[in-house]
Amino acid sequence: MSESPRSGAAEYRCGWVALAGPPNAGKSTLLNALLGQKVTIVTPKPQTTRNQIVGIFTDAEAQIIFMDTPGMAQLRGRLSKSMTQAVWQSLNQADVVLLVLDAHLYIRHPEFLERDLAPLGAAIAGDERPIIIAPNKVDLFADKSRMLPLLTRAHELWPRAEIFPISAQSGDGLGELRALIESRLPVGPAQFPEDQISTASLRFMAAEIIREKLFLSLHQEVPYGVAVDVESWQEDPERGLTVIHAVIYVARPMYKAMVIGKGGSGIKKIGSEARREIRELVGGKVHLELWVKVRENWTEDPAFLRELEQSSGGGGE
Ligand SMILES: Nc1nc2c(ncn2[C@@H]2O[C@H](COP(=O)(O)OP(=O)(O)OP(=O)(O)O)[C@@H](O)[C@H]2O)c(=O)[nH]1
Ligand SMILES: [Mg+2]
Repeated sequence: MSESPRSGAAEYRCGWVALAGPPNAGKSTLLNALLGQKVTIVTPKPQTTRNQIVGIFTDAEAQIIFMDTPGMAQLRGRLSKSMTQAVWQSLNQADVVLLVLDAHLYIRHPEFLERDLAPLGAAIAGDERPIIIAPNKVDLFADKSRMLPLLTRAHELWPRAEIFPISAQSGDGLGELRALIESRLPVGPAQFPEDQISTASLRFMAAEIIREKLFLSLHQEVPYGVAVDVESWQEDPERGLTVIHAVIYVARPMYKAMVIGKGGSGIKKIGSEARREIRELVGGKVHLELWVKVRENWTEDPAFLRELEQSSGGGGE
């Protein structure tokens, strides 16, 4: 259209977009890249995101309210169940479904294609809403025809879907993808103030940053037995200082030593990496105290999982 961006107030668009897909596909990386700001944590490990995390993009034409979601995988246990619920809730709430898939994975492992796409196929089969499929990580291979099995299967499962290959990491295709998403949103006014970037509290974001550093430094199953809760947050405007006390909960006594590391070196490193990033988040000096507590089998404790969920600011209205 030839209208200037601000002239078409009646055409302003606003809607909710669920970013869904298998673990490790790059959903969170994509959200941060689309917003140009970090609202959700990213690690090379699957099952990094545990909650619905809302990230809001606003420009002169539209407001896109993205919901980052945990990766969809068939795993057992209550934590996985609560993660799956976050996906369903986001899918139910969405005006547009944006499926993110790791295009490089299915080139290396074609056998995973059915495992990953079948549950997604069931989740949004017969859906009338716009569906956009973003095969991601195209920076990792030069010959784009290698995506053909993925594109063919995706087309079979969702014949109406628009397929748009991208690289969330290099930024390839993201401007066009954002324009496509905007064009598929319902017409309506913005639902959030234009400077609001997320619904998550600073407390939750700080806890997530700490969890990200834990995920990056821990190995094997240990990160999956770790949760972070910010217990106190005090601002001292005179000294420009924020004092944060956070607890790292571990599901097994043996994990505690692994988090703390030799002579406290592990926890020290996590603390200083997290502090640096939280400092940017709050825009001032930060004093961060970390404690490690054993809370056996917290991943199976519904009350504790609910507490963590509530602190995320996610979970819908
Ligand atoms: N090369 C490459 N790597 C990417 C791209 N997008 C994401 N990654 C990497 O893929 C890994 C997983 O990224 P995340 O954004 O955490 O993936 P996710 O889908 O949110 O994962 P879960 O939260 O576990 O479901 C990280 O190591 C990212 O750096 C991409 O476009 N290219
Ligand atoms: Mg994620």
